[in-house]
Amino acid sequence: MAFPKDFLWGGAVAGNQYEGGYQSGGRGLATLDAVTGGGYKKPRMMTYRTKEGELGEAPIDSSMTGQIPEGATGYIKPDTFYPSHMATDLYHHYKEDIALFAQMGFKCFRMSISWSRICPKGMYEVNEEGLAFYDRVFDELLRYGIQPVVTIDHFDMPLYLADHYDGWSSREVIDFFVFYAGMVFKRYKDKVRYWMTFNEINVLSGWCQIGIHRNDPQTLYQAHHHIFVASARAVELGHQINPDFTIGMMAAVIPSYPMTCRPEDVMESIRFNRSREFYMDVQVKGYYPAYQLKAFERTGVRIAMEPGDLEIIRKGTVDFIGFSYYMSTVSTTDPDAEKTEGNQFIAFKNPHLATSDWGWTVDPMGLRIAMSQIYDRYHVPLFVVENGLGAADTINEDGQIDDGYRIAYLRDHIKAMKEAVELDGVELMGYTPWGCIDIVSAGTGEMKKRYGFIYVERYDDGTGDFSRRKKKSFDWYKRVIASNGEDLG
Ligand code: BGP
Repeated sequence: MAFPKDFLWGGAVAGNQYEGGYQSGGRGLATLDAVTGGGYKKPRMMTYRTKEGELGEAPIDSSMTGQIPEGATGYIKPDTFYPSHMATDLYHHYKEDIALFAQMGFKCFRMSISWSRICPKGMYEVNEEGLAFYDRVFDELLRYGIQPVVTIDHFDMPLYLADHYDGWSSREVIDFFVFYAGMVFKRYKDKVRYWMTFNEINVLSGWCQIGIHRNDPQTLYQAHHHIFVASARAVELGHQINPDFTIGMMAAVIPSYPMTCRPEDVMESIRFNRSREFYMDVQVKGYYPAYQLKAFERTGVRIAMEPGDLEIIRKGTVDFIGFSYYMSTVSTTDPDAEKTEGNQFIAFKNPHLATSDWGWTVDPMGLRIAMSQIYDRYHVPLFVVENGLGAADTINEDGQIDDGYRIAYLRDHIKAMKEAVELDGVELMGYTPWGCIDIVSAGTGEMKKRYGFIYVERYDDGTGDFSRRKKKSFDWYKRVIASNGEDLG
């Protein structure tokens, strides 16, 4: 068998896309609660704030120039649909959903905790009802022998911290985060073993994700320095609270190939890949890599550090690399090369590969390539914590949802993972396909873009009764898990 006996098969979701109950149980607001569904080709994650405090859409590739609105409140407009408010309502459906995950044979379930449910303003005030909610969810998972895999911050910024501190651009936010992480580590120390600090740390930017109101390189990298320090401190603290914790980082992995063998394209692909690997270098190796320090010098970025920061980063390295993989891309210096959509960025089109209905390049072998490269570079266990196909599923007249395209996508990617393990010797902890139950799309805010094995009756116009039904892929994935990845159908 390619996969180890204790391989963590499961599924993955995030709070702001799945949980709902946005004002229930004392939860405070988060930035994404104020963001409506964008739609296809509308980069929701790039939503920003204007000087007047209005939400706007940043044109792709622009830098964001809004400022903190004075005493900004009243973000949420009446008669407007905000997908995160109810999302697909884990809040009221967790028992039903976990029973379905158990039927599929999940060994683990990746989810995130909402920061503002635990600390409503993101600061030191603690909401016991919020803590109790996750106790119930974790207890229910453990009842079925499903290990929670918890992301402490998945595109999550308490609105108060965005308004009053300009999010992660303020150093104070480090202490707030470490307090929050410490709270959840202590509370769930006997229930959760697997943790990740920040989701897709290597693409975090802007107001929605990190609460900053300007997205220029100086502000962005300073914010990231604070995030690195916060993550490293959290990793150290977690290990003190429970030495058995396995704490990882989480990156968006999008390997880039040179468009041609022109050295300029090869160098451009190295540049693109470094812009993503930089975050792994810091969190796994424990230092700022030379190429990035040179890039800071060239671009005039000066990171303000306090004495001890680099030592904290050196000591707080992670135990594993969790990563999302949806697509590869290509790099070129040719400005006229054809473009396509990508995961939070615009990609160049690879003429050899097909794209999904949302324009994302489908490249199973890219997963093996990425796994091999990452493992060779870092020598720590890997965990594929996101992978999947966003598609517009439809319910047939007989009530069935025939998502054969999803089965094909996942099968090809599991085969690629197997090759990475069997042929390349990569150490792989587990696999949690994204959006294992339908959730709101992060990138577009749509319900139409679905990833799940379980369909949820919730639609982009705000209708739907939230009822759940199995798609064809449900039984397929159940067989995959039961055979530990040998029966791919
Ligand atoms: C990743 C995020 C997820 C998720 C996924 C799919 O970037 O970590 O939150 O949503 O991409 O993206 P989308 O929902 O835009 O299809």
